[in-house]
Order: sequence, then structure tokens, then C-alpha cells
Amino acid sequence: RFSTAAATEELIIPPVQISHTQHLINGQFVDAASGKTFPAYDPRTGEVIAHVAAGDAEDINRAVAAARKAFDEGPWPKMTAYERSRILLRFADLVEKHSEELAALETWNNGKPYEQALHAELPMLARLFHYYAAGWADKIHGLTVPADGKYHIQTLHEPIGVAGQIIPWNFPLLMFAWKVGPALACGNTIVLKSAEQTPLTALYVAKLFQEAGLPPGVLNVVSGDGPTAGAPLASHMDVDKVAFTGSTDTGKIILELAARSNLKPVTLELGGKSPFIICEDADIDHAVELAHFALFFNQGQCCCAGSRTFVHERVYDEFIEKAKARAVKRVVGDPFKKGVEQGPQIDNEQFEKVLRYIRAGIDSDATLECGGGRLGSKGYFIEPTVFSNVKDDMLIAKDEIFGPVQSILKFKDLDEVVRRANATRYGLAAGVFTRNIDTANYLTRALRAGTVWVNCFDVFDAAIPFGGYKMSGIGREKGIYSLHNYLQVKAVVTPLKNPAW
Ligand code: TXE
Repeated sequence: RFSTAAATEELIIPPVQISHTQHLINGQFVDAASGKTFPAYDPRTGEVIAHVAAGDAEDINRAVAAARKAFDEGPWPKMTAYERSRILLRFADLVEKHSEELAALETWNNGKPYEQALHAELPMLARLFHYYAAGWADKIHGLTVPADGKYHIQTLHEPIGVAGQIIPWNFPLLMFAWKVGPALACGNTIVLKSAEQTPLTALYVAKLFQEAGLPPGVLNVVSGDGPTAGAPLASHMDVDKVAFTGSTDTGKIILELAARSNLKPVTLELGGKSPFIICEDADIDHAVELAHFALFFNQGQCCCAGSRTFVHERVYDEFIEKAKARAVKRVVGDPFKKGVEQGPQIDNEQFEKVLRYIRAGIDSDATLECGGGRLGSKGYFIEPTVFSNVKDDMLIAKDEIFGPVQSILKFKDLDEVVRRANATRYGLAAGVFTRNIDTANYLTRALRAGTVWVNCFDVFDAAIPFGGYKMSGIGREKGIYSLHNYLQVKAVVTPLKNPAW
């Protein structure tokens, strides 16, 4: 059975209290206008750990009014870029100082391994703010443009205004950073709606922003569910831009709400069914480990999870044996225990969804190599599950499962695998495993995906753009590309009276 025993019994219990459960609006922590709250859960047990202000249209109106005022009247967009950069850097330093509490809160409310939150995600959060604050905030500028006629022409890169940001629950802090970092570096103000499953860390970091000296109204955080709090934000007439990460179905709703209101520009980072292609010349042990990581990381709850593992027929049997052995060794258990690789799924809805897909896999002709069920009787733990002999038209090869379920498919040649890998409505990411440079070059260009990782996977540097082709989204986040989402370009044209030439 699975290796819960491999985790040490030692529980890491960092000191953390849930101190903020109200909305942050205009620099104040306030109750919901309606006075309502909703429960936040611990996915290890399904127990309620806090009652959080439940936002609705009225809270969104108040938050947007605060963000509007902070944008229109300042001081934020009127500060020097250097002053803004200093505040963002102070925030990044506070994130580093409070890493343990933040990681603990993330694990408590999300279920991800504490060691993963502390050692992988928190450093990325701080790094992203260093990247935008120190790297970009004071280096955003337009061009002087040569044109026909006696004119001086310049472009000004101005902040777009009030940004509405809606984030999911799988990486609550990182999604916060990907959205808030570039928006603030460009001088915008923000209303952010966190996911209803994971409202706690966004409020904690909002408090750190206040400590760092962010003026009131620049960042407002409203908790609540999608239709009640997210929809009024996406359709608000005073919001100038909306950025969303979540499911493709909700992405379509967001686009429609934006179009039907004020035609605000929309960036979307949506679902995926990313291929991970292992060629016959690959180092199999390394490929097994990376394909395992590509799928099982974060309980399989990654938009870019390598969820279609294509293996060349010559190495297929060896790969299956090793992939199964690796999955059986995966350490599943209390995410606060040392050595645990996999915690619970986020909530009952996702847990049931993953189990439904596992049943669909078992009912098809795919071979269940290991796993296939719930682990324990409490919380939302699922056995690491591996299916082999998966065919392209099976549900488990087509839909985003968003759980610890690896689907392994066999291929014969490169043209075939490219055709099959691209035969999906998604196009978020892909992985390629080969020692042949020509094969790598061919696949990286033929695959229709926003990221192609070669002999690696899930490398998320702050400078690397991320986003999807096809129904995986619109636009790119991180890197220089994210700045374009939060800037307007103004052309200024002035006649030249006495040009020197
Ligand atoms: O997503 P939703 P859910 C995928 C994954 C998962 C599935 C469903 O396959 O199993 O989506 O997850 C807000 N107007 N991803 O239901 O609904 C919601 O409150 C405005 C992939 O959690 O898209 C939350 O803040 N907002 C993904 C956010 O949208 C609305 C990460 C995401 O929720 C809304 C998460 C509405 N009408 C799930 N309805 C990724 N790309 O990483 C919901 N929301």
C-alpha cells in the first residue's frame, strides 16, 4: 500500500493564528456589508477553521470605489516609480520575515505539504516582488517614434487603472503574486477576489502590504464566492481590466461579463491537459521521476500538470513498471509532517470529481496499475493513481482531472505524437524528454502550447512568461509580458516648428 509510514511522525507546527478574516477595503479590515460570513476549512479533516466575511456586490462596489479614488486622486500612480518600488521591496522583505506563518496558513487552508509551501512557494512569492519592484517598477517607459512629417512622437506607457483580479485555490499565494506584482509595479490599483476555498493567506499578505506602507485603497481584498463576489467585479463599470485564473468554463463567463459591461480587457489563465512526451532515447529513470513530479506535484492540482504521459513504444513497458513503483512510493499524509509529498485534495467537490474520473478510467479499457481510491476515512486524501494503456478518446485522456491520476499513453513516431498531443482544446504547457537536440527542436516548435519544458518541468522563474494557447487562456503572466496587461499606450504627437533636419 502507500507509504504514509515513510513520513516521520514529527509534526511541524509553526506558530500561526488566523488573525484576519474581514475584507480589506480602503486600508481598513471590515465586515461584509451584509454581515454574512462563510466557513474556511482544513482539508486534512474537513473541519471549519475560520469564518470569513462573505462578499457580495455591495462589498465589491465599496472596494472598487476605494481603488478608483486611490487611482484617480493618488497618491499611488502619482508617486515616483522609485517610491513605489521601495514599498514593493519592503513588502517582499516582510514576506521573507513571515514565511513560516504564511506557509503554515497556506498548508492549513489548502492542504499542500508545508515543506513545499515554505521552501518552494514562499521564496517564489518574495522573488516575484523583487523581480517586479526592483526590476521593472522604475524601468517602464515608452519610445520616441520616428514618423513621416515634422512631428515629435512619443509613446507614454501609463497604468491602465483599476484592475479586478480573481484567483483560484491551488496556489493561493503564488496566484496573488502573479496578479498583484505586475499590476502594482505599473502603478495600478487593485480589487482582488480570492477563491472561496482559500481566503486566508491573501488577507495575511494584504496586512503585510499595509505594514510596508502601501497607501489605503491601492490593494483591496474581498473574500467570497464566484457568482456573488467575482461576477460583480468582472462586470463592474469602474473596473478597467480583469485578470482571471481558474476553469475554462468560468473563464468564458468572465469574458462575457467584461464584454457586456464596459469591454474591459481580459487576461485568462485556464485549464490544461498538457502532454509530457518521453522519447525512446530518454534517460528513463530521470524521465520517470520528472513525469511523476509533472503530474503529482501539488496533489495534481496544477493547471499545467503533465496529465497525458506519452511514452515511446520501445521504452513503454520499462517506463510503466518504474512509474508504478514511483507512485506506490509516494508519501501521502498529513501535510504538516516531515517528508510528506502529497496532502489532501482541496475540498469535497474536487475530491469527488477526481474519484469520478478514476471510476471512469476503471470502467474504460485502461489498466489501473496502482491506486484508485480514497486514502483513510477523514479529509480528502486520494491514493496516487496510475493508468496505463490509456487511449486518446478516453475521458481520463481528454478532461482536466486536477488530481493525482497519471494517464500513460503509448506512441510510435514523432509526427504521430505531435498530432495526438495537439489534438486537444487546451494548449497550456508541454514536456519533452529526449537527448537528441533535433528531436527537441522539432517538438518544441510543433507543439501548440504556451510553455514547452525540455528535460525539465514546472520551472517557474519570475522572468518566464506563462499562459495558454487555445482554450487554456488569453495573454501571458510573469516576466516582461505581464506588464503589457497592466499598461495603456498613449501616443503623443507634437508638431516640430523648426526642426534642425
Ligand atoms: O474553478 P472556478 P473551481 C479547474 C480544475 C478544477 C475546476 C473547477 O479543473 O477542477 O477548474 O474548479 C471564481 N464569476 N481549475 O470550481 O469556478 C471562483 O470564486 C466570477 C484550474 O474552483 O473557475 C474562484 O475565485 N468569478 C485552475 C475562481 O473563479 C467566478 C485553478 C476559480 O474558480 C465565477 C482552479 C463567476 N461566475 C481550477 N465562478 C487553473 N487554471 O489553475 C467562479 N468564480
